[in-house]
Amino acid sequence: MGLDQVNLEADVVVASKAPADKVPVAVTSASSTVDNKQEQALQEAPSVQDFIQEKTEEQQLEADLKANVKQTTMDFIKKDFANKGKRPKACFVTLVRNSELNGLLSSIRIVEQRFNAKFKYDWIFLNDEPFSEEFKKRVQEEVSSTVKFGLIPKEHWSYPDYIDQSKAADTRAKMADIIYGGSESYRHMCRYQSGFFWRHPLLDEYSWYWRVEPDTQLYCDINYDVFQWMQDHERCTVTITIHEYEATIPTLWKTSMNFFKEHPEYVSENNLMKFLSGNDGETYNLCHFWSNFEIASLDLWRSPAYRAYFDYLDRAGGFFYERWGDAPVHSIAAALRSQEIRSTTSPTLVPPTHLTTNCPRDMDVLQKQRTVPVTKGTTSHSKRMHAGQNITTLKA
Ligand SMILES: Nc1nc2c(ncn2[C@@H]2O[C@H](COP(=O)(O)OP(=O)(O)O)[C@@H](O)[C@H]2O)c(=O)[nH]1
Ligand SMILES: [Mg+2]
Repeated sequence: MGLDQVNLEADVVVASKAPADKVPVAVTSASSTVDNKQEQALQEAPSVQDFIQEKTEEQQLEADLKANVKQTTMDFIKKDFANKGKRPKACFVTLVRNSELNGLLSSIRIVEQRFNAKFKYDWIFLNDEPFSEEFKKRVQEEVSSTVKFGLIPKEHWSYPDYIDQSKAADTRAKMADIIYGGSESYRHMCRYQSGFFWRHPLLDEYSWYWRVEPDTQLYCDINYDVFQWMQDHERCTVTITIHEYEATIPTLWKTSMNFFKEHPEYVSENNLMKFLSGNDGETYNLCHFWSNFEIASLDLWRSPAYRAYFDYLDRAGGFFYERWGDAPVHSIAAALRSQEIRSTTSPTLVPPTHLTTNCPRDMDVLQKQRTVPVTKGTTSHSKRMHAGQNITTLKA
């Protein structure tokens, strides 16, 4: 089965809340009573036929893009910028397990308190298992805007038929000492975040997303609309930069370079190879945009170039035979297709988990000290915050 042909019997649950004094409505199946707009949205969910059709259109688009190399770079995203001045089609997206409810509620509260109570963007929750009623109820109580719950289609969270599962199991045994190296579910998660979350039908209506995980923090109020800023300033992603664990991606760089050599039309003229490599692409310096905190254009991943890149990586098998993370995968694709890097040091948008190093923050430093971390983090949130974090934005 093709990657785009998903099982559309996904459990889609929608709950509407505020902005006015409307009582929230929780919907547990498409047959329940919903307001007209939601019902229409559910009924308009694409059919398998639509996906087949979409694939054909994609192939056409890809052929068109290839025919005009100059237009490949970020052209797919530029349609999002055409919405300038108008409210962005944006949402929060959270992949989460039922067991992570408490950590999730803590993240929701802080995001609501510091940002979303004011801006009211929809919030989408995705899971490879059905969300429990308790989970849905508690989440709906905390989110001030429209909430949608989606079940991940099996096709997006399982082994492709070309993967040798016993080889994958051997890898997990060999990598047991590496962070998440022994975990099977973590690998499905990384593959999902790399190649599938943006294909979930619940995300179809949006152009932008902000990824939120359980147990994250925002240390200051965010008084401006980050999505609006990105859209109006033509930024395709805002993220934090750190280093990847080398042992999780032994062949990711080589595989990626092979892909981009085969497809030079997918590399921007003024790309950010200098961010990724200190020796013109020969080796990877492990710098990446940290996807635990990621605000980005969905069309960056929906683009034919990214799909082709993901498919190539997926075929190579490294999500299972190594432990490729979605962050370096997103980063390599985004950096090689972006024209310009801009960054600011800000304590405003700082998630608290696992942060140990920062990558250099501007091109000048990058060129002089490519692989040397500028700031050493600590386990203390406040120290990390005072050290200053790299918030990086990529411009199309
Ligand atoms: N539904 C589901 N979500 C998962 C699973 N594994 C991880 N996640 C989610 O994926 C995100 C990243 O996982 P996490 O364990 O935080 O990995 P880390 O950030 O790399 O340490 C979080 O939002 C998790 O809640 C899983 O097996 N099922
Ligand atoms: Mg996490």
